[in-house]
Amino acid sequence: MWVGWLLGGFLATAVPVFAQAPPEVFKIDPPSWWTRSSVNPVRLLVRGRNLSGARAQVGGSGVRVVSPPKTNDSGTYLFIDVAIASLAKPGTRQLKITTPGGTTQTAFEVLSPLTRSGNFRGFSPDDIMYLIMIDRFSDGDPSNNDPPQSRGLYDRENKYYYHGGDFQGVINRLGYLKDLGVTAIWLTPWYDNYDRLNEIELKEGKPCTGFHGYNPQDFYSVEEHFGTLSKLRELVAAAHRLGIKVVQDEVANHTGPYHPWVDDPPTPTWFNGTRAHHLKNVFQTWELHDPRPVEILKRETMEGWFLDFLPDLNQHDPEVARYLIQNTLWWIGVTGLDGIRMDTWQYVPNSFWRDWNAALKREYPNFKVTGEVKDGDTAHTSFFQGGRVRFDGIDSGLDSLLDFPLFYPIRHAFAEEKHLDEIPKMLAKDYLYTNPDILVTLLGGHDDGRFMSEKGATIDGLKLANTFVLTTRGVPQLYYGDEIAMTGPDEATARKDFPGGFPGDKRNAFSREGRNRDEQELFEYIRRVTQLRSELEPLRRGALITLHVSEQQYAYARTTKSSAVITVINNDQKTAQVEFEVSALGLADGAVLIDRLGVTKEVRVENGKLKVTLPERSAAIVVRK
Ligand SMILES: [Ca+2]
Ligand SMILES: [Ca+2]
Ligand SMILES: [Ca+2]
Repeated sequence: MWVGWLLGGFLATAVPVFAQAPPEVFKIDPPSWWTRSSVNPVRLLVRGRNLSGARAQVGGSGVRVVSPPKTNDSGTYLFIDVAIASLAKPGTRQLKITTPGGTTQTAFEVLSPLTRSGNFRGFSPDDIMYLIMIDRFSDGDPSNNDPPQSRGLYDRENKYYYHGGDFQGVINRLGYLKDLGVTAIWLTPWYDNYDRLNEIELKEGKPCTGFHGYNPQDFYSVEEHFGTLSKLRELVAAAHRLGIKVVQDEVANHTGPYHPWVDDPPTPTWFNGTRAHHLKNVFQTWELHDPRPVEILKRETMEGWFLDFLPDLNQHDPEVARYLIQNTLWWIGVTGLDGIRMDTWQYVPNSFWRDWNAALKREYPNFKVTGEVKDGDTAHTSFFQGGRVRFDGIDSGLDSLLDFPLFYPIRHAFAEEKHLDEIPKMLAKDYLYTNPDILVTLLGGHDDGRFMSEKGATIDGLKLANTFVLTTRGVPQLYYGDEIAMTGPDEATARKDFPGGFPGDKRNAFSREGRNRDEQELFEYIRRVTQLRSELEPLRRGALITLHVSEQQYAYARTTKSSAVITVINNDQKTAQVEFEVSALGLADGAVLIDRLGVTKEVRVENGKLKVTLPERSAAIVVRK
């Protein structure tokens, strides 16, 4: 005690006191918030310089600073809690920061909450989702292709550079998507990614760019190659007018390698480790649900840096957790979007997800989230679905997962012509999920090679895969360009530009005239099935009932109280006659059924059975006449 006092006294008298330089503010996160929010006060993270000893004050009425700001040791960050009165008038306020060195001001905006009608709706099996890689879909505004903020990252000849796709391009194609039967678009991350070449992650030996969106440098801005926040809001509003929901792709596990936090974190524990000293992710994900986990192995997977260079955020730091929760609410609150696809779900602690999901549902009760757990094992993926307390005592609250366990059998059966019965065998594991009906089913995505580039893939096989995804349980998700049989054997080539979306393209596959015969036939086929899904309620909401399974034939029903729809698939290279019991579906002898896909003739129930004849590699969707 005495020594401490002496030392403290010594330092206080011996260290000369320099005049503090004037405070400077570079950034305020969030830059705005709305009245009547479930989060109030809202915590602002202010980044700047010479902020030690700061006091804060808000000019104007309706907003006040509720407690003295917290500063980090180097005086580069302030945490400020501001309360917004429910009747506060929308508009800009000045946040005044005063230190012994002087005063500076920064703007903070009060918003009115967006109307709930038509916004924040969540997704459901009533929807057909369509995944768009923003940079590769459609360039609606060439003026943002080589923006001043980040010159030199645009080159359509380089598959790792920006190609010009943007929000305006998506807006321009909403009519096309509506025509295809899409009711929700999932857009790859639109956060502002680094403005320079990535020289840490080399692709084919050369630097690359963050065109894919998964390497944010700012969680509160949109990527300048894609447009502006107001253009994004325009996109959401335009989509909503057409009855199309918007799903944001978010990342909460890591930042990009050039985020300013990496060399100057707001708190000492902001990241798991530092650029110089951190664990490397070993992806031993089974440790995460192992009842006998080795803690260090678990840590390597939960806290290790992806690819050794993506800084891993520490959600156990309450400031990080608060920041990420507010960030998610902010994007929803300022745009009106409807759902989230969360990247790298399993590498973030469940305790954080519980709090994050609870905050989300508090503000937006109908909202839905699907998590990316990229694993083909149902025992593994189902562990991460909410609705059940796990051995760690936590229910994460997660609604939905991308259905990767079903993705692989779909590829095997319909692209590679392996056994079709792999699919019902996988579906039989649905008991492991708390709710299989809300899983997002897919036959293609942006992290895998395209369906049509699998060995043995044909248009017929792709039609069958689409038929299955659009008639089985879950929320079907299409991947842009799969509807015109685009190819690409690996991740990079599966992200090719949609033909016709870009200035100077030789043909426009967004229009009928620009599609060749195969493409048009496939497009029309998928549209017919999406129309059936929309028209026939059981295909969206009905219980899934297996009727018949053999090596290459599969029949199943979707049933509601009042009706049933039967899908029959023949994945064989020759005609097949499929016979199965239907009396349990309430179909009496003599009932006549027709195939809405027009492949097979009328069929009649006899002796409680239905007999359907299907040509090679074809499907029927059978309903009561
Ligand atoms: Ca553009
Ligand atoms: Ca950028
Ligand atoms: Ca992590």
